[in-house]
Formats: sequence, structure tokens, C-alpha cells
Amino acid sequence: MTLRYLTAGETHGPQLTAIIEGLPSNLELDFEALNFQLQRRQKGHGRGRRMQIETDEAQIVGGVRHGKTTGAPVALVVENKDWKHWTTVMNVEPIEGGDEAKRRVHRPRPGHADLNGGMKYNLKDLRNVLERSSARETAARVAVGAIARQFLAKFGVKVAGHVVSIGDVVAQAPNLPIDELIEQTEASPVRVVDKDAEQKMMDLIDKTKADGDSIGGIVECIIEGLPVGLGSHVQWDRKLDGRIAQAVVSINAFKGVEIGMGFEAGRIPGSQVHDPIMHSADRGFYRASNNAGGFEGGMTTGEPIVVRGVMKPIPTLYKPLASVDIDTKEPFTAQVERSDACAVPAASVVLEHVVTWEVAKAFIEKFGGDSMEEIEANVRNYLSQLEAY
Ligand code: EPS
Repeated sequence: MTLRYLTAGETHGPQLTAIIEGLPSNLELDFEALNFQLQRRQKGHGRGRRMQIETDEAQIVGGVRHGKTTGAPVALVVENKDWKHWTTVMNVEPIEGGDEAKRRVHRPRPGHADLNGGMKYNLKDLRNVLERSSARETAARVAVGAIARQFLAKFGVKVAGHVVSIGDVVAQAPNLPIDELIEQTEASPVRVVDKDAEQKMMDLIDKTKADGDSIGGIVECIIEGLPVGLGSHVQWDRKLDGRIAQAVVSINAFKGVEIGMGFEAGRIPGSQVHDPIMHSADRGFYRASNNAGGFEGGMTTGEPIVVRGVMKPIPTLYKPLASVDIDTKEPFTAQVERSDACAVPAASVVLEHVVTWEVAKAFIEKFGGDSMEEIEANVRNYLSQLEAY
């Protein structure tokens, strides 16, 4: 059984839509917890005006009955409240009027998908590209990941996310038990534990906004409670760390990924990189450190998964960069679109859900089964095999 999903929908269309296929039956869903994750994505210091319009909520329209999955595809929608302002511009039927009525975009923004997408799809209205490439789509990905998170939670798996840095302000590594990390980052407008860095980050975001600019950062996701052996060393596309890396760089504006010690592992000798193997009666096999970020040979080691991603500054700038009009081929300075000065705290929530999805997918591949009961039995069997090893 393969778990998969697709999303559809434009940032100013009526809704975002997602279809998830491959979830087992009898997974009890907590709808409040699902919407809580969507609300987390909307928050953070530096978010723009769009988030004041939206109150994201997932409405499940297929595959769930009386609170439990049935094994059928789960379909969900997240309404765009902003749609009411765009009913003509985004109408699926032909509309009267010219460029103004259509709000045609012919001035591509550097750093966005506008120009490449327009050229590739032969679209002279770049709105057709920007509507879909907007990070609004990450609301659908969080909704999907929130279901994966609930699935994994049934097996004791916990997920946390936090901001490592914004611009040149780096927060001190939190080094907290996962429950405390979750609690403390939740209380921070920039999702950090380090209060000194929190203030500096907020000041930097305010200054960036006042300058008409945008700023990026680095975010980290930690997943605890997974057994040894999700993913595999035997084939390139079974390596779970590789699949996570692909998923992370697919998040809007993400340009790089690190697992565990990441790029630092290329700067210091092996004796300081690799995690010594230990054994004790109560823990079984474990590692003395976790520089590998929970992966060796493309498989989970049983230590927490630690994944970082870097988000570039949002390319929609109030202080526009040079570009070229696709009609006149003349230079201009890009038109201003509403944007966020910094969406890094929100990106940490997106990262959590994107990584969680990949882990849930690997979990279902390993433990198979069409119902929760069947998967639970397979997990129990595997855990006793590990214990006897
Ligand atoms: C976003 C919705 C968007 C932006 C942002 C993320 O709203 P709108 O398209 O109406 O401006 O606020 O996306 C970008 C800035 C971008 O460049 O993609 C959201 O829901 O997160």
C-alpha cells in the first residue's frame, strides 16, 4: 500500500483541495487538532495582511465517517476567504473586459515562478502561474501532514519544529525534551526558545518590513519515537533521508536541506562525526550521540530524526528589483504585490508537516495493512523481532 496525495487550487480561487489515498481504515481523527495545525501555520511575526483575512479550517468531504477513516481516499478542502474579492478575476468561465478586469500580470517578479512558468506553459498572463505557485498551497500540505501526524501519534511518535535562525540572528540550540520544546516554541512569535534571539529576530523583521524588503531563515524539525529500519539502504529511492530531502526542497522558497549535523560533517574528522553504538538492557541498541540526525544507510536508527531546511527571503518585495516586461521587453521595476516580510516561523510548521508526511508514508510501506488494527499487529510483531535481535 502506498500513501500518496495531490493538491489543487489557486491562492485566490475558492479553495485548496487535497486528496489522500492509502490511509488505513479505522484511524480516528481529531478535527480540532487538525485545524490547530492550520492555525499554527497562519501565525508568526512578519506575516502579511492575507493572514488577517483567512481563518484556515479543513473540511473533510470524503473518506471519513463518524470520526474514522473508511479506507477510501480522504478528500479535504480549505476555503479561501479572500476568494470573495476575486470572483471575477479568478472566474473559471470567460469574463468580459481586458487586462484590468483580469488583473493580468505581465511583469515577472525575480525569484518567483512567474517568468519560467509563463514561458514553459505559454501563458501571457503570469497570474496563471503566480496563483498556483503561491505559498498559499502549503495550507493544503499542512492539512495533509496533520492527518499523517495523527496517524503516527497512535504509535507514540512526536513531532516538533522550531526556528534556528532568521537573517543573521541565530537562536541558541534549545536542547530540551520534545514536549517542552513544543510548548515553549508555541508561545514564541518567532518559534524560538532563546528569548534574546526572539527579540532580535522580531526587531530584524520589523526593520526589514520598514525597508520594503524580506528576510529568510533556517528551520528545524525533530521527530521522536520511530523504530529502527524505516526506509532502506537497498535502493536509491527507498532511502528515507533522500525522500525527505526531496520533500523539503519542494516547499515554496526552500533552497537547501540538512540532516543531523548536515554540512558541518564536511568540515571535521570522522571521529567527531559518527555516533558510537551502545547497548543496554532497557534501551537495547542506541547511539551515544545523534550527529546522523536519525539516519544511517537511508534507514532510521531509532534516534530522533533531525531535519533542517533553509528558506530564501520571499521574492515578492515592496522594494522591487529590476525585471523585464514580457509585452514590451523593456526593463521596469516589478509591480508590488501584497506579501509577508518574513514567513520563516510559518515555514517551520510547514516543514514539520512535510517531513511527517514522508515518515508516515515510509511507516505504512513498512507495516502495510488496510486497517489500523492490521498495522498495529504488524508493528507489534516487528518490535518483538527487534527486541529478540
Ligand atoms: C500565503 C498566502 C499568500 C501570501 C504568501 C503565503 O497570499 P496572497 O497570495 O494573497 O498574497 O501571503 O505567499 C507569498 C508571499 C508567496 O510569494 O508565495 C499563505 O497562505 O501562506
